[in-house]
Amino acid sequence: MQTPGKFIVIEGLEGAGKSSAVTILSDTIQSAGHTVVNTREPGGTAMAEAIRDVVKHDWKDEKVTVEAELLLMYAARAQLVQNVILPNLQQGNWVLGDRHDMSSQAYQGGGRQIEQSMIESLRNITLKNFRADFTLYLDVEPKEGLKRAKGRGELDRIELEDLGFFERTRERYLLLAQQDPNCVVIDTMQSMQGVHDDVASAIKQFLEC
Ligand code: T5A
Repeated sequence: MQTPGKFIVIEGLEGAGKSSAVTILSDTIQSAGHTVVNTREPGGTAMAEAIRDVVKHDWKDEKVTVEAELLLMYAARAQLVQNVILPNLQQGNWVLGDRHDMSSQAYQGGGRQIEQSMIESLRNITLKNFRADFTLYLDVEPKEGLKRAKGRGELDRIELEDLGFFERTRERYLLLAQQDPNCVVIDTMQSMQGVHDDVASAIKQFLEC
């Protein structure tokens, strides 16, 4: 889908360093003269933020089914894409997404092992042919990412999954990144300065295209 604005997405496991990368991307894109609108998923509208609370919450002895989790992610995404992302892109603004559809492919498809055909059906219903123009996947080893995430506060329901879940999620992320010509992989097992330089250089290259 062609729009005057561009949709840039940042992806990665918990603790990959998405928050500081978002600041660098935002500054660089604005310096190039574009208006930037930031979004996060799940979330970014009043209803989608409420879904975010539901999905991150622990429901004690009520098991959150993998199907319910998947449907909630797509419900939040439908709200965000139709109410915020597309209108902004159509106005010529650039939208910077902290997570988008690749998260569902990786976490629910890889981590939760939901069948690809089920996720693809939901993606087609929700997004039709809408895709990110450029994705930066910040790659981190799950053990290190979780250590960093623990350092910044209490872990939520998904973050409390076992290491195997995050290893499957990372494996799927790497596969998806390899298959997507509009995705760049950034190694975050290096210093923060090194990550920042790689992020800045990737977005500058995209801006020059
Ligand atoms: N989810 C989401 C799904 O399952 N399916 C979906 O479809 C979607 C959209 C969202 C959760 O929902 C799941 C995935 C998530 O579990 P979230 O809060 O939006 O949750 O995302 P998180 O990934 O949990 O956010 P984090 O804050 O943990 O990750 P960040 O933003 O990547 O990490 P950041 O930047 O806050 O860094 C964490 C700490 O690490 C340090 C930072 O200073 C910070 O303290 N750090 C480094 N330290 C050393 N070296 C580096 N290179 C470092 N980079 C960062």
